[in-house]
Amino acid sequence: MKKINVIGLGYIGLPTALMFAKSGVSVVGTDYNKELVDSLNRNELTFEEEGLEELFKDARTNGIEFSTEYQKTDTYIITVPTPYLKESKKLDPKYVISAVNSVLDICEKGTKLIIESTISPGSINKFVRPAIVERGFIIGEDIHLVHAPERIIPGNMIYELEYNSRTIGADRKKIGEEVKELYKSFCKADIVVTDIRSAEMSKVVENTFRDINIAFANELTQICREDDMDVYEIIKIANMHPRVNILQPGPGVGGHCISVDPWFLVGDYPDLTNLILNARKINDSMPDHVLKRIRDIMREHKITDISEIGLYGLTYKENVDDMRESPTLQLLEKMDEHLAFGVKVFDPFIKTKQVDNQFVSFEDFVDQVKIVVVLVGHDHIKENMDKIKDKLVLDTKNICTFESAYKL
Ligand code: SAJ
Repeated sequence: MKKINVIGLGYIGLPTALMFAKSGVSVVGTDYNKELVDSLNRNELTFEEEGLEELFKDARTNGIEFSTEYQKTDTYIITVPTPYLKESKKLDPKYVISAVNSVLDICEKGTKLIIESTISPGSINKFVRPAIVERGFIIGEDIHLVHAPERIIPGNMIYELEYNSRTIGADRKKIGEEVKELYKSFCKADIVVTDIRSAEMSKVVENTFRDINIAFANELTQICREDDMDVYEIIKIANMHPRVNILQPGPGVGGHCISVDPWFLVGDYPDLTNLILNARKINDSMPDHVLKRIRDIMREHKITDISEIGLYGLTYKENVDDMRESPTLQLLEKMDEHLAFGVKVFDPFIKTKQVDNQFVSFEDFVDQVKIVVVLVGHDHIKENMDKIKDKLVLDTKNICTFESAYKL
């Protein structure tokens, strides 16, 4: 039986490890966070995701193990975070490099080292190869390097693991094909084998495409607001054209991917990325636009007390518990800069205290504010429309069912 060691049991690594295990691959999941490993060994999941509990049970039945130790095997999949440096917008490869080094400490000749973490194009040549060569290993003999970027979307991960096509970048086609066979144990869609640089680039291009398209919707919103036109009506009509598919405007773009990956291209090709840079700027300007809309409503209703404003939603999108780079956090930062302290916050998915004036009870939250700003379209708020319909509501997600709601 094939045995693999998945390194980094976060949003991507855990579901991936579980899918392999469910499909009959012998898997050990490794993470340096002992608390996380202990939770998984007690059969406690570390985040919420549709279908994850069932998948976890199946994978446990098939013998998946969790450990803080790297395992001796011939295939490693690295799914550690790749943070970016806030100022320079450049990738910080420290976790990937540290995982690679830990693999090198124990691996045998001919090991396959598969990197799934999103990396900026060129990172394997720039950081990973030198780190391996420095340790005296020969790439292509001792170690076979592969980049197999993930493509799954939080909220629909389990389905997408099985049905999204994938890309495998390898130096040698034969190795790429072997890794493709491995992923075919659970992936039912096409798996393309290509070179490493194309795999790196296509991943970042996919997220940049989405960022640009969301920016178009957001720019339209700002144009329509200027002259009091209904952007949703316009998008709806335009989308009836067979070759038009405009996305939905919103309070900004969050998450660890779409708001981050385009910067890698801007950083590396500053003279060639006009469209990409401007799309980033438009999406990053949306929290400011929301702030202006809140100000408009406050003026209209002669509200001056910030603590009468309630922000609904802290996560970066609906029905997930992930707050990374979320538009609400961006908005709170902007408010902070403008000394607008005291705004109230609630999110049904965030149960521990993350920001000031965060409420755990939706009812208390609603009771204590005059304006509710809907920043995330969780099912929870859709099911509780009647509880906010008598408030002043700024609906940035176009989900409110009552006429009186203000739009973006
Ligand atoms: N958003 C809008 N309008 C839209 C769609 C999204 O404002 O019409 C916002 C969301 O509210 C959110 C942000 O964009 O703040 C990003 O959300 P998302 O659902 O578009 O994408 P992510 O970041 O959850 O996942 C993306 C996916 N990439 C693409 O769709 C090209 C996913 O497939 C990738 O695996 C993931 O990035 C990643 O890890 O790279």
